[in-house]
Amino acid sequence: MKNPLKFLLAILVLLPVLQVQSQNRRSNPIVSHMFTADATARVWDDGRLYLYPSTDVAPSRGYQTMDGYHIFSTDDMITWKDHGEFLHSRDVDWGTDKGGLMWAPDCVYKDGTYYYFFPHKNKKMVWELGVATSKKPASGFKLQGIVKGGKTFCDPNVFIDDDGQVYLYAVVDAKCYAAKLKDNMMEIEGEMVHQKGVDEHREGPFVFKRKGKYYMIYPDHKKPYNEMQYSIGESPLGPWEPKGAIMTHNSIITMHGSMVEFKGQWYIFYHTGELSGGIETNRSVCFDPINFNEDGTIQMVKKSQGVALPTFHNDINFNKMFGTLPVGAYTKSDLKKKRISANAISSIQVPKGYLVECFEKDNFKGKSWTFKEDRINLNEIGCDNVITSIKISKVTSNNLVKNPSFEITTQKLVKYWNSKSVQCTSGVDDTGAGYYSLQYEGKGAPKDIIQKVTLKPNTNYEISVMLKAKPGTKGKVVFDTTGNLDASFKIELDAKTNSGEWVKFKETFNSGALKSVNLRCTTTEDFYGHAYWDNVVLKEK
Ligand code: FUB
Repeated sequence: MKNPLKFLLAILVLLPVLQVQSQNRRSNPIVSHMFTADATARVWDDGRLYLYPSTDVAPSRGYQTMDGYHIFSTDDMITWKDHGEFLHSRDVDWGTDKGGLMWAPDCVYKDGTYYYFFPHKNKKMVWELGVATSKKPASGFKLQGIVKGGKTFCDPNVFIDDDGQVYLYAVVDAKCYAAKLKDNMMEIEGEMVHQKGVDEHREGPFVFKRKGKYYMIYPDHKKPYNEMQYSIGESPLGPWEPKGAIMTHNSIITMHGSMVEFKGQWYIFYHTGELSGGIETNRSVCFDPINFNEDGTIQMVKKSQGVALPTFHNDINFNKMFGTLPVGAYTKSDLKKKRISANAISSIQVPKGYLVECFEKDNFKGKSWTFKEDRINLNEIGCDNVITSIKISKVTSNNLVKNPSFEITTQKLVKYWNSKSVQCTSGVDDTGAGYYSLQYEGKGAPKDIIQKVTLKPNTNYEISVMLKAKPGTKGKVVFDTTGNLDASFKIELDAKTNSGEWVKFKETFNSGALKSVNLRCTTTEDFYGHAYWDNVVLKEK
């Protein structure tokens, strides 16, 4: 090397840039092929970061059906590997015969063994802490029994101090208790003691140490949605001094998380309900960087969603992410240079503001598919592993409709449709674009779901929606506005004339003096059956 000093300087100058780039490229939520919650993140000696979350079953059937633990890992915070399901309630012989109830786990490493702790109810429906061990971080776990000597508890968190002493934290009646764990990792030493100074605690304690200080993060009792609080302790068993919130609430009540340092950057892991459109028990684990102040206090987390550029994956589940591309046109050989192989793309993530056009043949020929902001599983639409060339452009006119309940959700409608004779539909209808269509099953019109959208005066707009009625349904599926727009604006699908197929409707209007419009999904009063809405798009024309 001619000038090693110059080289070193260049690296030093580039380092912060590279770090920022990797943070900007994070893809929240981390996992989108299944729902995950309550993740503990750990960094082990192999240099990888491992995620130990719980699994929310979909379609959502509540917290009691949570089951089937997976482990995920990464070495770059971009490419995540799903190590698959390794433990299910049916494997736990001391567990309730009803199954499910596999809640927030934790995993620690001690003297050559990985200890996986999981809360589960026993045959008497009392919480216990199960333990499984392995010599490997993400497979080969064997059940060892339960932790003895504690109260009925859940949400275990295990912290090992620098002197090797192990501490167990757990939740009893929405309060945090802790004790030393004996060397065998299966027995509590003494009594579980209430942790003073974390009184706003609700669940999910997570303890870590940084620069000699002990920290505990925990979701609080704030209604209707919890915020993430933290306390700093003098010792692993407190007393703790509350330091306030580090994360504002998410789209659902819970936000159980963890914190870990990885490659010189601290990160917080937490869950949100964004992907499911706010379903309490269809959660998804996300992460964001954490910054500390000089005095050790933690700065408020800036939550992020999505990726910065369109991202292409060669496996569904976003396990093996293998490329992001900026605006441009890419032939087969261009893609190859970017290490994206033709006929090897099985899912795409398109961030806000981009359009991705995919072609079956080289040089933008053959069948094509256009995707806008979404995570697209190509397998579901029958074009996985056939894409050979790609064009990426910027979206020139944005969909003004932002509420995900209009666009992509909802499978269980309790949250939004809680009036009259509404029942929950448990089936998922994914025949519209996006993950789920909005569904209503019932008699008469449901409670209004309204989204207010701001308009520019004297501007032409185009509005479109896809509607569907299940065969046998009576009445009309309606998409209209309330209040201020001309009363004649009403899109209706007569169930009688619909055979269960999606029908796309499109209208144009001029906003005149209007500054906003209330969009509404509803039905006629004589409705009886199943109605579906999807892909509501309102844009300037
Ligand atoms: O995931 C089930 C329960 O919800 C967890 O144990 C709590 O922390 C909350 O996230």
